[in-house]
Parts: sequence; structure tokens; C-alpha cells
Amino acid sequence: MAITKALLTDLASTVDRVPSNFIRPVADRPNLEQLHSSSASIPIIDLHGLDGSNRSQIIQNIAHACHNYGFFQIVNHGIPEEVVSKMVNTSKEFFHLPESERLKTYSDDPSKTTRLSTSFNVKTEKVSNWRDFLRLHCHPLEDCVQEWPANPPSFREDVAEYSREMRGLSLKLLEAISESLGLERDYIDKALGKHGQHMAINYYPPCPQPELTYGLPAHADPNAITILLQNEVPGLQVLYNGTWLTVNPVPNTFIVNIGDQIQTSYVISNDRYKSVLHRALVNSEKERMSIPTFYCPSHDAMIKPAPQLVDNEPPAQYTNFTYSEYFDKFWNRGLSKATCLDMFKAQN
Ligand SMILES: O=C(O)CCC(=O)C(=O)O
Repeated sequence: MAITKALLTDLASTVDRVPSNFIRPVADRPNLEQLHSSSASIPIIDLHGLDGSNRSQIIQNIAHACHNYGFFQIVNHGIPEEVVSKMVNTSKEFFHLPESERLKTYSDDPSKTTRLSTSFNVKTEKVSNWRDFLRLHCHPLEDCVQEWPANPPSFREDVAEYSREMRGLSLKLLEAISESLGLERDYIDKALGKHGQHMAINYYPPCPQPELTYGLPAHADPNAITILLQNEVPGLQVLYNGTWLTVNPVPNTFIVNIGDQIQTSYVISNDRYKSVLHRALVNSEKERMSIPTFYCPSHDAMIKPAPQLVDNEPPAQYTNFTYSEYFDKFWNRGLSKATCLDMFKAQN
């Protein structure tokens, strides 16, 4: 059976088998046992005292996590619990609105700055993913909010508050990451041009055969850093030394990962820090939501290695490019284990 509805959410509750367009080849299916048994995980970093006496220790912890895992979790990050719970509640309400209301925001055009869609890129992909998502540009905030859904009634206010907080946290983390690379505190800030900030609200409905498909298959993020909030349902896995580690949800914690633009620290870190593969698994019982904030360069920003990290040893690993060129490649090529960075490798 092929999918006949624009959105997965409205189809998922009517099927007791996964439609054929969602089924992955046998060699590329998730191992659900791993999802529930994995005990090792990515580092947790306490940000308490980042602006005071603990700064140098925290920066060392960040350097270790970015180099070895490309991922870390943060606690004591300063984001009020109320802001987070409003964000989660309004997102859930949005995905529970009647189909006709949600479809007002539907688009399969990745260049649109506000859109509800499904899977990843329905125009180019061969196998669909068990996900609907609302994608929002968030910077500059005052230019974006008017485009966002007006229903639920508190949506714009709750999401604007959350994205303001995420911007503050992103800037703090980018300063810490710059310092952890031995760069000036504002190095990455300047390298991002006028800056960009996007958000996705990922909605993964319960899936009748989660062993056959993914919410999102393995991919690396194209942006600078991602700050991910997940609800209480596990599903995120991160590749570490050839093994998929499940990142079990911990209340009041965010998950941070290095994206391709920092790997390349400019094209920044010249491969010192890794933009690591991760994926989302689904389950048969509970709806799962994750809300990544993608902090990124502005589209016109020229991405190049930090000169301090290049010299001759090691030579620049990537050619220079604009973020817009990179972003288009990411959406048009489809999610893949090979990062788009390979398309910009320097011929050394
Ligand atoms: O749902 C998750 O935990 C991962 C989401 C993700 O990787 C993405 O939206 O790019």
C-alpha cells in the first residue's frame, strides 16, 4: 500500500502495518533491542559557573566531548523550566489540531521559511521516514513570527520566548566552543555572518512496525550547532566508535551537537571537532517529539577554516563556500551517512 495522505500523522492511526514506501532494505534497519539496552551514553556537562570560576574546567569538558563524541548533554543551562514546558505543550497541541488546520502550513518546498511537512524531502527521497515536522526560521525573530501558525493561540508567543532563550544559549555555547579550540571568544560569532537560527518540531506518531523504518535515518547536521530537546520517549541514537548509543531522555537537559560548519571550524575547526551521525528510531506505543534548534551561519556567510587552525599543518581540509550553497546541497541530496562536507573537500 502506498501513502495517500499528505501527512503521516493522519495516516499512522489508520494502519496496522507500515506502508511499503516506509520499509527500509533489510541491511539498513534499526536494531530495537539496542534502543532499550544501551547503558553507555554521551557526556553530561554541568554549565553552572560557566561565566565564573568554573569556566576553564567547563571549557575543557566541552573540548573533550566535541573531539571525542561530537555530542554532549547540558544541565544547569539557565533555561527556565516554564519556557520549556510551554514550548512542549504548544507543539503537542499543534500536532493534535485537526488535519485541515495543520494543512494550512503544509509545503514540500525546502526553501520556505515556515512549513509543515513530512519525512525529509518528499520530492527527492526513495524511502519515506516516519516523521511529520514543522520547520520554522527564527532569526531575526520579529521578521519570522508573523509567518508562524496562529493556532494554537499561544503558539507564537510560546515559541518566540523559547527561541529567544535558545539564541542566548547558542551564543554562550559558541563562545565556549571558540575558546575550547584556542580561538578568540567571538571567533565563531563573527564567522557566522549575520547569523541564522531555525527550529524543527519533529513529531513521530506510534508506528505499527518500528523495526522496519526510521523516524530519521543516520545523518549529520549541516549547521553550526544543534540544541535538541526531546520528550520523555527515547529514540535518539548517536554513533560512537561504530556503536549506536541511545541518548535516554533526562528531564531539564538539552543535547548539544557539533554540526558540519564547526567541523569544517570554518569548516572552522578544520576537522578537529566532528559532526557526528545520529538518527531517530520510532516505537509502537508512544508518540515521540523532539525539538532541535539549528544555529547556523546566515546564507551569505562565507565558510572557511580559521587561519589559526590551518597554517600548513594540517592543510585546509575544505574549499571555501557560502552557507547557502551548502544548505541547498543538504536538502536536495537527501539524508545520508556520507556528509555533504565531502562535496567541499580540498584537493590537498
Ligand atoms: O528526533 C531526534 O531525536 C533527532 C532529530 C534530528 O536529528 C533532526 O531533526 O535533525
